[in-house]
Amino acid sequence: MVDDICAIATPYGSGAIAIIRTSGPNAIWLVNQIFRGKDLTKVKGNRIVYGHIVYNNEIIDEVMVSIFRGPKSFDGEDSVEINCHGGVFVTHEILRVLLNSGFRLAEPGEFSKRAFLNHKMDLTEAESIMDIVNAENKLALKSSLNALNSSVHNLVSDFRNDLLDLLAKIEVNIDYPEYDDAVDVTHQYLEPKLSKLLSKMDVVLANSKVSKIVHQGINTAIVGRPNVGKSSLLNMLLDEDKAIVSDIAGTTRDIVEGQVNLDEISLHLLDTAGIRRSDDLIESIGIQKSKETIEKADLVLLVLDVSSELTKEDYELIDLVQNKPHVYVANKSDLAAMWQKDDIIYISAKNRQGLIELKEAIYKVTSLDTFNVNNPSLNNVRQIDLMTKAKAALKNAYYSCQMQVDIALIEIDIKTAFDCLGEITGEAYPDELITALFTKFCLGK
Ligand SMILES: Nc1nc2c(ncn2[C@@H]2O[C@H](COP(=O)(O)OP(=O)(O)OP(=O)(O)O)[C@@H](O)[C@H]2O)c(=O)[nH]1
Ligand SMILES: [Mg+2]
Repeated sequence: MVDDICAIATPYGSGAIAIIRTSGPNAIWLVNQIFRGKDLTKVKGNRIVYGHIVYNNEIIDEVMVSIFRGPKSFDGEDSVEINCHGGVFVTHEILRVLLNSGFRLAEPGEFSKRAFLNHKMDLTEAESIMDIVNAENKLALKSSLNALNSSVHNLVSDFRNDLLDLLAKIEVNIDYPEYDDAVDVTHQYLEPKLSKLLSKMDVVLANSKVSKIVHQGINTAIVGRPNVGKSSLLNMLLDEDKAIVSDIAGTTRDIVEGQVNLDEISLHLLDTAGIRRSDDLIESIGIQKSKETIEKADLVLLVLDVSSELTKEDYELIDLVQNKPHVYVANKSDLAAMWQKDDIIYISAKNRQGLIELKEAIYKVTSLDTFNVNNPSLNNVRQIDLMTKAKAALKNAYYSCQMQVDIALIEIDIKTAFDCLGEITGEAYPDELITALFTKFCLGK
């Protein structure tokens, strides 16, 4: 049963206006009981009406209410949005009145969940609303808006339609072998079709890897042996003196974090303790943490000191970062260089030089230089995981084709791929996961 819900949709605090959202089959009738002005039950949808919220004959506030009639509303239900003065007290007074008048408080994300359940949007579109709210840069915002306008939905639906077409043809072959007009689904027929779908998925997954860092930012670990200038680099990137810098090796003991936007991309920076052999307990713990940080990072900036010879520790670190996207940063380039190396970015953190070159290198190593919001891509880990599963199932189907496995068995893998893709858009999704997903939304969304 759908009941009548309400929630404050604007952030806590004072502002010019606040919005209280309501939704449900009786929402308009219920608000009308506490509204002095026009009879809201007679107002058409998509109209705004001026009036007062009145409770026990007392005026609570002067308001504008927007009337939406389902299914032409955000969540598909009848809905009233009350625009009141943006004070904390007055907003909560109106909420209290609503709760006393037959509404219950909405759960986090419940409006969006209703929109999903009423087929106003699919899961990828619902997720994009969250992404728009959380966008930290222009590219993330643009790509989230594309997803809200069904870019991910259409991409996934195209794959599903192709798979559905194959499934239908196989079914006809199995169920009506005597039907001459049907396409004969042989291994030769399936193999090129599966191969084409697999290549298309590869392209989408490669684009999605980049899209994911556009949305979530790049977790960037700054590592190196002690005293090479890691904290100085952090300060240079942040343009503030956040981490302590000194000529004492082992200055940074714990991880220092910072956040910066490089053009259109967010970097979550982690300045780590210098890595060397140490008998100092506290320093050793810091060093262990540095190694763990490398493991978790999307990108490693390995800082080397160009003014002194490379040491054994430097070479060990060079080895350690090989299987991670990394940039070698040669710091202290204001001093005489003691060595040279290919693919290295020269900076002077002290003089704040080399930022443009470093930025270019970061874009290149993370493939951000190839990113285009219009490339077909998915936007988050959930979507990427499901397409990866779909791809694995299709790959099985493809190999089975090559080995001339019975088509009825191949059909099972194709069906698995079809279902995984359905989970991306929410067309095949268990109830409890839907609830868990929408709970991530803010109240009133
Ligand atoms: N000449 C010169 N000195 C620098 C540069 N960057 C850093 N330094 C100096 O190098 C020393 C170490 O700098 P930090 O930034 O503290 O080095 P770190 O790598 O964070 O050191 P630990 O935290 O001890 O591992 C300080 O005395 C800095 O002033 C640079 O670009 N040029
Ligand atoms: Mg440091």
